[in-house]
Amino acid sequence: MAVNAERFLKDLHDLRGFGASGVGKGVVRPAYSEADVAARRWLASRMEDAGLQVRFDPVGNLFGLAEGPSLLMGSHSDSQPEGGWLDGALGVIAALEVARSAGRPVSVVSFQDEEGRFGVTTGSAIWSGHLPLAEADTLTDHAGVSFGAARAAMAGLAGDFVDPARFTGFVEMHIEQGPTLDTEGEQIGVVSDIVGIRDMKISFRGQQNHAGTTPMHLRRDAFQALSLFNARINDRFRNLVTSRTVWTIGHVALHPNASSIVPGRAQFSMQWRDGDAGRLARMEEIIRDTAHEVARETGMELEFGPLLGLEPVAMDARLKAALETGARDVAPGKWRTMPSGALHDATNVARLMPVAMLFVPSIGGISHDFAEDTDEADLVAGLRVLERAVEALA
Ligand code: HGY
Ligand code: MN
Ligand code: MN
Ligand code: MN
Repeated sequence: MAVNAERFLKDLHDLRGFGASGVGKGVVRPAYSEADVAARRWLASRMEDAGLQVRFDPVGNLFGLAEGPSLLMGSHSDSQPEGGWLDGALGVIAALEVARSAGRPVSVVSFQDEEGRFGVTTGSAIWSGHLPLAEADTLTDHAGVSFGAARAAMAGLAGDFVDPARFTGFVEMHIEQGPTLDTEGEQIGVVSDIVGIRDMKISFRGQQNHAGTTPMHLRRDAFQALSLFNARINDRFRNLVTSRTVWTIGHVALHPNASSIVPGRAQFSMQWRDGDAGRLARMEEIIRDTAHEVARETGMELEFGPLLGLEPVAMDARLKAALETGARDVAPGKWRTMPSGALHDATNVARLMPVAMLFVPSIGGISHDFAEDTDEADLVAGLRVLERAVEALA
């Protein structure tokens, strides 16, 4: 039986209906939100229709299980707070379509909180044994809600963790989320390796005060400390990094965040990524040393949250070769092997079994934005590569 492109595209659009932002094709479907839980229930029913056995685990990872040993395929269906319609969703729906039509057993998964409301790829990090559940339960989002409290929203659905030994390997299809394929006019990327990441919350605490009466030399302004910290790490990283190294302060909360108050507290996220674990460690040293130095100079109390992270990981040669066979057949001359700068559940699953990944282009290289999109022909080409790869592995 062959994959059904129309049914695949319809399911993909139907999933977008859960948490549709109303701006372009964007979605707002963070882990454990009402939209996320509703989407997972809908996905479970689609899995059941496909003849798969549905299982939610204690953290809301959703599996559609084929009987006996099977290849696992999928990704995640949660989104960023302002997310695109394809990030994660594409890999889950493509897996569902392959499971429905493949001539061999294929199981489907949608991991929970890949987008890191609480951690870094939280659901698959727990399932793979990287992040102990008790530790995960203490992690909080930027509003102070704990993972333990949030996952209680799905407690009624929860069963046991799925035994990974039933799967022979994991294949994840995803959008590239970068500009390479789109710029080069190519349709398919076969992933060689995924970068490593570190992520940490940091807070400077000074003295909240009146913005009119407090002389500049007496202020302990937390925003000024953050701004100095940012300038210094940018300067110090310069001698250390490669063109693939990235770092981001993506979340900042100033307290109390008012025009006429000297900010007493600045809480922010510091995230950095690179393909080399040694460089990630050097960057951590610079971050910690610089934060201490700035805190001393500006009279701040300094606090570091837990350091979360994933190591760089290479894809499995045999599964990767199967995807390359598919790419050669479906998109001759229009595919390449490439690294992934985005994180994926595959990084965690690689601790348990062989993994491989497939990319399709992102228009304009845009992702983690409502404008994220991919040409329909490319979505279908990716689906057909998956189908060919599963055939090649049989
Ligand atoms: O941030 C990432 O790389 C992934 O999309 N969660
Ligand atoms: Mn993703
Ligand atoms: Mn993402
Ligand atoms: Mn006043």
